[in-house]
Amino acid sequence: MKILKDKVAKLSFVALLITVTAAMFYTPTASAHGEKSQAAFMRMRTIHWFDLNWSKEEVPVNDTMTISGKFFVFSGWPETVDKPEISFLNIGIPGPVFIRAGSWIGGQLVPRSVSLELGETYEFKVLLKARRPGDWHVHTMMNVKGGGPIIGPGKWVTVTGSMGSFVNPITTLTGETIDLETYNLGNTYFWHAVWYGIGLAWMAYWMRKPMFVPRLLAVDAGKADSLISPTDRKVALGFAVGTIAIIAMTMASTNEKYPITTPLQAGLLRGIKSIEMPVPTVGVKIEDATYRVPGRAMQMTMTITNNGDSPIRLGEFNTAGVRFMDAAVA
Ligand SMILES: [Cu+2]
Repeated sequence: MKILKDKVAKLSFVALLITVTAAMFYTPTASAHGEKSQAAFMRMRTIHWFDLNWSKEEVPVNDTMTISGKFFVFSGWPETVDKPEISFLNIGIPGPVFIRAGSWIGGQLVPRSVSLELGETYEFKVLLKARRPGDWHVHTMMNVKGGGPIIGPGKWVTVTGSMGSFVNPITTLTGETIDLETYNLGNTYFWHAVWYGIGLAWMAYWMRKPMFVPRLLAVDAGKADSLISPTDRKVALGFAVGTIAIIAMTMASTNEKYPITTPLQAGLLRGIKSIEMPVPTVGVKIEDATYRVPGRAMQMTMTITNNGDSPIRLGEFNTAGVRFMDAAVA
């Protein structure tokens, strides 16, 4: 009986190992579209993207492409989502596969957050520079404070070339041209290593002593004070003074090396120009709308009044970045 139990235990362990290994090696390609994960009310009642244009389908590393179009800030914005008073025009991509070289709303450069008005339509443009080769799904996106990222439609864009050739040169206020992609990277690695090393040394010092259970026993026995020796106090003081000294000295030398700096740029852009949409000649009044879950069918009754001087045909229902077309009209 004992042998059988051991065998079962052994086999279960092997099975577990195989499962874990299989799970580790099972990495399906992520091909889901972010907008589908968004709640229906977010997609239907927040930002409506339309007339979108991706200037290229294939772009070499270091080349640029633009995404332009319009978005309507829905008048029936949900009560549960904060109003888009602090919003940031963004791009939904899997990491920094592009860099954003510039973005504009209503012709104004918007490197920071903007205030948007409900019921208004805005024109936008985003200039992207290709960085990492691959097939990427590039979405429009609006980050709304208190509302989260609101993702718009996406399109596949292929970046060709090699990432090693990517450069991101900028000219500083002092007229020096630097490549932001590699600027001072050695310094970054150096300081990470220094602080990591100091942290490890601090841990190693205390880990030489009895830990956990012996310490607990000593504390319980009322001998907590005996755990920290005068040497420990000196070492701890040395760490504290040393850390402060390193920071003070390097701060002084950095200030000396870079005397000209600008304050961090932050703020909110208001008064963004919206576009005048043509006055609609067609009036639509929704009388009733029901959604039948089992058949995933939407039924609407509406009264449509044509105030224009030419006949119209109803051919499309557009919501949440999805177009439902009447095949007979489209
Ligand atoms: Cu996508």
